[in-house]
Amino acid sequence: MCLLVVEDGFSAEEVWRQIERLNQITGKPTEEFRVVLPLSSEHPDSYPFRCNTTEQVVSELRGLAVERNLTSTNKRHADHPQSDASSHRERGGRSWVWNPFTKNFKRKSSGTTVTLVLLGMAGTGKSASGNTILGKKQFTSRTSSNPTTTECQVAETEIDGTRVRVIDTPDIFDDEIKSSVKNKHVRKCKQLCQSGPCVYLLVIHVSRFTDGERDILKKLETAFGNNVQEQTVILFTRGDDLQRAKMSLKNFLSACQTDLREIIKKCGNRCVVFENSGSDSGQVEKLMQTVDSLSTV
Ligand SMILES: Nc1nc2c(ncn2[C@@H]2O[C@H](COP(=O)(O)OP(=O)(O)OP(=O)(O)O)[C@@H](O)[C@H]2O)c(=O)[nH]1
Ligand SMILES: [Mg+2]
Repeated sequence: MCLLVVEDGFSAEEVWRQIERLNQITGKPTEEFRVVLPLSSEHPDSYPFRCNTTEQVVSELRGLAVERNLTSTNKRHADHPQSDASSHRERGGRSWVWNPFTKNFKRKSSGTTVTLVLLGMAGTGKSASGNTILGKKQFTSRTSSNPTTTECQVAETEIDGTRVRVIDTPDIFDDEIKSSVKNKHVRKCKQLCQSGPCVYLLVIHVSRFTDGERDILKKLETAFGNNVQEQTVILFTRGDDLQRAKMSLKNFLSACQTDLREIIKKCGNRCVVFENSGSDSGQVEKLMQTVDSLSTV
C-alpha cells in the first residue's frame, strides 16, 4: 500500500501534482497511491484521487492481516485493536509488540535470560555500570584505593521484556592477585553463565587507559576462551569526561591509543559509553541494542 498522508487544509490540486510526481519517480500507477485524509475530512469521495479515512485504512489492514493469518488468536489481543499481529514488528531479529498503555513498541519477552558479565580493572566503574543497567543501587560502588568488590555478585532485572542477569565481578586482571583467587572468580562467572546467552562487558574508564589494560583481551581469552571477543562489548565509563572535552565517541575512538583501538577492533567495534552519575536511560537502551546485535543473543 502506498499511502500519502496529507495535512488539514490540503489542496486537492497540489496532492494530485504530488501523486503525478510520485508516479514519475517510482513508476507506480497513480491509482496505486492512496491519500489518507485528515481526521476532520468528511467527503472522501469528492476528490479526484483514491482516498481513505484513517479508519478505512486500519480496517483494510486488519482484513489483510486476517486473510494472511497474521492475527493473534489470543482473546485479550483481539480486544485491543492496537495489539494484534499487524502491530507486531521485527527489529534486529526480535519480535516487538505494541503496548497500548505506554503507546510504544516493547520488546516481546523471548523467555530467555541474557547474562551480562561486567569485567575490568578495579575502579573502572563495573559496579556503578551494573547499577545503571539495573536501574537501582544494588552493587557497592565507591571511590577507593583498594578494590571494593571482592566476590562475584548477581542481580536480575527486566529491560524491555528481556530478562537480564547482571554479574558484577572483582578485578580478575591484576597481576598481583593470586591465580587461584582469579580462577575461583572465573569459575563462578562461568557457572552463572551456563543458561542462556552471555555477553561480556569490558569496562574501561574513558579517560584512563592504563598499561595494565594493554593486554586485557589476552587475559580475557585465557580466562573465558579464545572466542570471547565475539561476545564482548566495550563499555566506557565516565561519559561526562567526553562531554567536557566536547568530544563525540566517534572522535574519541579515532584519536585513541593504538592498543585500545586494536582491542575495540577485535571486539567488532562494539562500544557504548555510560555516565553512571547521570540518569540517562538511553545509554542502557543503546547497550541492549548492541547486546541484541550479537548473533549469540
Ligand atoms: N563521574 C563518574 N564516576 C563514575 C562513573 N563510573 C564509576 N564512577 C565512580 O568511580 C568509582 C569506582 O566505581 P566502582 O563502580 O566502585 O568501580 P569498580 O570497577 O566496581 O571497582 P572495584 O569493585 O574496586 O573493582 C566510584 O566512586 C564511582 O562513583 C561514571 O560514569 N562517572
Ligand atoms: Mg566493584
